Amino acid sequence: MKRLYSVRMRAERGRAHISGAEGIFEENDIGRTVLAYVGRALRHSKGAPDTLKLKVELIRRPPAFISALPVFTLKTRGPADARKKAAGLLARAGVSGRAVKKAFGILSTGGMRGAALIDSEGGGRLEPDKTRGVRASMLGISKGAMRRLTAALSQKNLDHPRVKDALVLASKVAAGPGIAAELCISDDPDYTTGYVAIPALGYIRLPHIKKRGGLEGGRVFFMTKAVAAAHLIRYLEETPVMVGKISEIGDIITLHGLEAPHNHHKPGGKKILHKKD
Ligand code: WAQ
Ligand code: MG
Repeated sequence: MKRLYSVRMRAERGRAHISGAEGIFEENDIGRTVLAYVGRALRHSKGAPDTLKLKVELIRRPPAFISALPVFTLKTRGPADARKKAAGLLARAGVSGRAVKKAFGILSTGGMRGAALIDSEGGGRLEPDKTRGVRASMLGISKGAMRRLTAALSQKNLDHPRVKDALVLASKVAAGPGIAAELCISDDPDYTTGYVAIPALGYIRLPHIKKRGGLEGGRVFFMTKAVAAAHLIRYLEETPVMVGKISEIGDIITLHGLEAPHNHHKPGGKKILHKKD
């Protein structure tokens, strides 16, 4: 097995977070990855960073391989409609109205580098550092799965690094112990599509969830209290996980199109596939 490295980039201006990116790569892909990350950070719509940090780190344990979530796009009429649909999806995942309200409050403030971790029932914050949040790290996609993902997304006009990065992140998060759902709104002023990811349903894109130019955004991971937060955080930050298989890349749908549950992640610890493609 080839040696694998985690490559991470973080760009800041003063103490403000501009952008971050990361993945797991083979040694001979590190150079071009670093170049792409640097280019992305320097041309960011949130403005030029004054500090750019790169970290390249050998992965010391073999990654677990998972399937990507299936991808769907909901038809939305604007921010209010998109948020209402997000709330409806989260309710289906067992997230309480209180927790949803808390999440939208956090996302409308913005400015975090990581994700808020919220108790899906009570709505309380569960992460130790509430300014930073928790980062999902040590994640990537195999070359074969990346090729198939690019081809499948291209057919739906969705082939963009942003979509791929978000899908890989959401797939690792969804496979985590205790995760009920994730809600994401980009903090980039010119990117207005967000998503809700639910382990048994998929990665559901929500266009127009924010107004163009808005500085709000962020991520919220909803978890059940049956699992210790520290256990989930260790998985999110430290366990190397790679997407080795892709799932359906679906069309634009209405909420009714989501009725049939997708047996993507089976409960009971059967989420991790052990076969590398
Ligand atoms: N772990 C935890 N939280 C993160 C991470 C991470 N690795 N990376 C970013 N975040 C949080 C952080 O608070 C950012 O401010 C926020 O998410 C938004 O990050 O299908 O572009 O990179 O069309 O701006 C999703 C829709 C786009 C893509 C998401 O997020 C699609 C996006 P951004
Ligand atoms: Mg951003």
